Amino acid sequence: MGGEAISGIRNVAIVAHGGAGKTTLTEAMLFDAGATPRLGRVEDGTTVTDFDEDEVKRKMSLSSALAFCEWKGYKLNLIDTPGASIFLADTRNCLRVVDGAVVVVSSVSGVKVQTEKVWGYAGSDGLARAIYVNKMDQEQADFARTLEDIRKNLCPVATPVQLPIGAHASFTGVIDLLRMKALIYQDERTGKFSVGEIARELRSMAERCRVALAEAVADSDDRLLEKYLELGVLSNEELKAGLQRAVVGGKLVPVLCGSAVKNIGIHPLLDLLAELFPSPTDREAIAGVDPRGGERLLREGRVDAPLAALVFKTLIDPFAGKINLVRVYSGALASDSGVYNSTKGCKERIGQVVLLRGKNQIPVSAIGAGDLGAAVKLKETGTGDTLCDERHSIRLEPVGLPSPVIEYAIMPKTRGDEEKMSSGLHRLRDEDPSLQVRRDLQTKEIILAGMGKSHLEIAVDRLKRKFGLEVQMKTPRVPYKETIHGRTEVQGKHKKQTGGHGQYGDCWIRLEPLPRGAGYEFVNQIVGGAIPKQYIPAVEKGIIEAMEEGSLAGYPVVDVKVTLYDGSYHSVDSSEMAFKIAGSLAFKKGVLQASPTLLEPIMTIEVVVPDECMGDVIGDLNSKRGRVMGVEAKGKTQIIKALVPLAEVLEYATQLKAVTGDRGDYTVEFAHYDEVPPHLKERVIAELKKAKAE
Ligand SMILES: Nc1nc2c(ncn2[C@@H]2O[C@H](COP(=O)(O)OP(=O)(O)O)[C@@H](O)[C@H]2O)c(=O)[nH]1
Ligand SMILES: [Mg+2]
Repeated sequence: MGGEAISGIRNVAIVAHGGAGKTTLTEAMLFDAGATPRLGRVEDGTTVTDFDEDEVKRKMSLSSALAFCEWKGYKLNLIDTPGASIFLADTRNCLRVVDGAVVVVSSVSGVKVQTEKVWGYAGSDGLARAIYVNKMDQEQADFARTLEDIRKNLCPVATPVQLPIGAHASFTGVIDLLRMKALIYQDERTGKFSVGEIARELRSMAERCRVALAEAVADSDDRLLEKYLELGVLSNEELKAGLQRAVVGGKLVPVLCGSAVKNIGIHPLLDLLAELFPSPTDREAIAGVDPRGGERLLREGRVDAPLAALVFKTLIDPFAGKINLVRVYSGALASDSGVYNSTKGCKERIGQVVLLRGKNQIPVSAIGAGDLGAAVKLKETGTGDTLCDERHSIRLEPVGLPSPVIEYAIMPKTRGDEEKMSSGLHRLRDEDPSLQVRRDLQTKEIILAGMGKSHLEIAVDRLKRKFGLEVQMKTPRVPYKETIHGRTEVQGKHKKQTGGHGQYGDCWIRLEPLPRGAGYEFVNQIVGGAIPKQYIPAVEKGIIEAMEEGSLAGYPVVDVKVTLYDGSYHSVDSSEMAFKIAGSLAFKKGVLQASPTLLEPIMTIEVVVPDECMGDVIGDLNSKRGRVMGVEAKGKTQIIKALVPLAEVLEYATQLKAVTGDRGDYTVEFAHYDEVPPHLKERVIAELKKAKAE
């Protein structure tokens, strides 16, 4: 392997919402093409692409996986992606490096919010798309209804190139509308079929659909349209060639159907990918920037050009180390070579490069332009990095990261494991950049942030399995802040008489509220040397220190103006330290006198739900002190925008799931700080004091 012409490569991502059958479909393709000796099942944990232990345990894809097969002289690189919204960043990265996508839609449950999302990504990346209507063997399967759903909510130019023969238990095959033949499957799961004439009762339906297909293809090309209008028909060859141009140009989206689990309708899908999907050379040259000057650069997809490759995923194996999955855009990534990581600005030594089939690594001498593969054991490189030739440096644009929607504080179960936890977390991050790790300055807790509660739970599971580390998750404290409503004047006096040298510092300050978001302002109004000049910065230092931990509940104090206007000193006993303490004392006392209050972060939340859940979701948001700002209809879904306090949506992922039966999706972002209502203030303070006492 590895020597194919670039025009024979097809890079395809399999995308859909979770449970549509992506992993099963990938498995069937690999099996039918002879790339795996047996047809595994998701339920048994025996598929090529759900190989990770956590995936086997949960019976769902948590991470994208790469595999390849050969089909009629083409090399198909298939990426099975995870469907859950918590792993969307991963799916997004994979779509960046392929040239086409197969969107799987269940003939039972139809188009879902996730389907629309991935559909949109594939479209904005300019990928060729095909739709595979899966699960035709299931009880409720309905091809016509699913097609209507697809046309209405996904793509008006979706056009069947196949029709199902039968449905449910009697689903036995497909009609190929290009060749106008029936493919009948006899044996379960072998993928073998016989080609015959279309049964009489399906004939007129098939003919109508063939005409619709011919019209759609003719519509996409002026020259073909002229011919079609003149003659009223297109030959099989014209139809196929026209269809290929339309698919590559994104003007038409072919719809296929079948049953992945029964291995029906897989050959025609493989044929379609090989014969109609674009090769890497059909795509535009990849654009990047010169990492030194910033000018835009283009790289042609040629093996004899300088190397440019993008790392789209990093896997961490506790034993084998890091595995970086790459798309080579130009040149070749060779085993035993030196390359330049233009993102990190460092050299990397490439040891062995491999092709991947799930967890199996197939060593090769090089990965050529247009191909997908992996490099093992790189030191510095991670997801999103560009590897290139140092003399022809280029940086390809990495994919943006989503902002996390949930945060948990985590701590090791065993004291003393903090160091181990921190290094484990950073390695997990290498694998999954949508995880974020930080230390909260106020609470001193380690915060793990991600795309949902289950996302973080999986991360915690991985820490245990990969690094033998048990950690505890707890909801982090909301990062409250304190401020004042009133104005006050207050004295801070620090006086100590001990034996010889004493300590003396004395200041008067005025506290006033500032508008929200203004922060802090310090004004020095000392006249006539009531406090000697050299001690004034010490007073301010004391105030700033005291601001970090407010008197009300220990949160940082913000939006205050402090004016230092009087004081006194002692010629022998005064010192910087004494004035710092005096400033701090004055501020702490003053805050309590100036009607202190608590501020909380308010978030902008956007919830996408099916029509019928809208009332419940809005009701739930209202009960969470939310303020609905607007509702917008999109297809069968509603997008609700609201402002809601962070304290109320820390576990929103779980709550939304309960309210919508897992049919909703949301994003949250910080908006501003606002005052905690008086009736809740006391409770927050009490809870905090309790936590501190513990
Ligand atoms: N009846 C039926 N079940 C299927 C079919 N394809 C997949 N499934 C089942 O649907 C579930 C989800 O499949 P999976 O491949 O993991 O979906 P993914 O989340 O899209 O990767 C599994 O239980 C599969 O066995 C199919 O064509 N027919
Ligand atoms: Mg899967």
